[in-house]
Amino acid sequence: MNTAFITGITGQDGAYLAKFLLEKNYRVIGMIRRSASSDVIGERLRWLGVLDHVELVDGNLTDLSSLIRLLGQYKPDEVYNFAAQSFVATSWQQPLVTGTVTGMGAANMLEALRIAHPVGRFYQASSSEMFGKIQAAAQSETTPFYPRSPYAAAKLYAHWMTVNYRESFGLYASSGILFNHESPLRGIEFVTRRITDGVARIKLGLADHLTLGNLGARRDWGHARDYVKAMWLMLQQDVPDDYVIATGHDATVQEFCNLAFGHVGLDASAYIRVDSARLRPAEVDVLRGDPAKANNALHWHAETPLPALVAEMVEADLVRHGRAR
Ligand code: NDP
Ligand code: GDR
Repeated sequence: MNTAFITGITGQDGAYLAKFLLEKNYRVIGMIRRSASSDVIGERLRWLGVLDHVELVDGNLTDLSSLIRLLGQYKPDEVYNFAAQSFVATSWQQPLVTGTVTGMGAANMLEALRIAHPVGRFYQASSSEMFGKIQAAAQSETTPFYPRSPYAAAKLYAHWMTVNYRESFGLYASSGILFNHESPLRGIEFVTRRITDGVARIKLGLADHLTLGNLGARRDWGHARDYVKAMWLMLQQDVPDDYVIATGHDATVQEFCNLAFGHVGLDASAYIRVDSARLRPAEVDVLRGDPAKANNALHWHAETPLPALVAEMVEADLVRHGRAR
């Protein structure tokens, strides 16, 4: 039985990957940071029906000793580093925390692996945000980076540390440069979930409008369930490498809204308000990935079209709010 160690298991990707690996008969160890809300921290794992099948252990990405101890104790075959301050907007409010967790935290993981368990295979959750002010219409593994937020700068540091530890110490370390991926388990602060939650509340009479920021931003949105499969595939290759994971298609926030409101028979234009306070100090206007390398080398393809993703998210939020009423 293979053992996987996941940091950030309580987040969206952690939950989907845990389910995916359990179905492959892995032993799944998930690292969680101490929380006063421990009764709700496993909510996503519970939603997917896997909470009772994972082993949750205490640690923190900023505490190197906890990482060394855990990796030495469990000696996992595969390590997935998802833990991060992952919300771009917050990274301007808390740039140092973001740098410490999202950037230096990854370096801590690499150091812990090098010290305690250098044969473990390592996956780093890199991000399309690293492309920022894009230098090519469709971004691939060879497109130059241009980060536009403290979050993206921290991810870029983590990304290059992953490459560096591979090249310097021979660690099996791969980096997945993932474009936006969403699901019913997406955090409520991200735009897609904000929209589907808002649509559900409006449909059920719990709200009468939805406030957003930049409706013109374009993103390449896929489904988290599809993307965790690509992460696992990366760690099954003979040699470690970096891969862009994306659908290859982009849409605007406005288009996402149209799909979500349209799904429940409402006209988006009647309900959306724009608040300039929600605009970012520096925006990433458009991201669209070129997943050709992953398509060819991993035989991986995004499987969920945007309308199906939106419909699944709206339906889940209708259930949540229906239940709450
Ligand atoms: P989430 O924000 O849903 O999850 C982040 C996880 O990190 C949570 O489990 C959180 O724990 C944990 N965490 C935060 N700080 C610490 C810490 N100091 N020590 C230990 N754990 C910590 O992110 P996603 O699941 O959406 O994304 C997973 C990773 O992939 C992130 O690194 C993200 O930046 C990256 N990424 C995501 C993309 C996406 O579109 N979703 C695209 C590209 C990259 P807690 O529950 O306690 O807050
Ligand atoms: P992003 O996701 O910054 O791409 O990072 P987010 O959903 O927050 O923003 C996407 C785009 O939507 C615009 N937008 C709004 N965003 C939010 N959150 N709230 C709003 O009200 C709103 N209105 C418009 C934003 O300006 C932006 O252009 C996500 C995270 O998961 C990162 O961790 C990950 O690395 C990247 O995706 C790839």
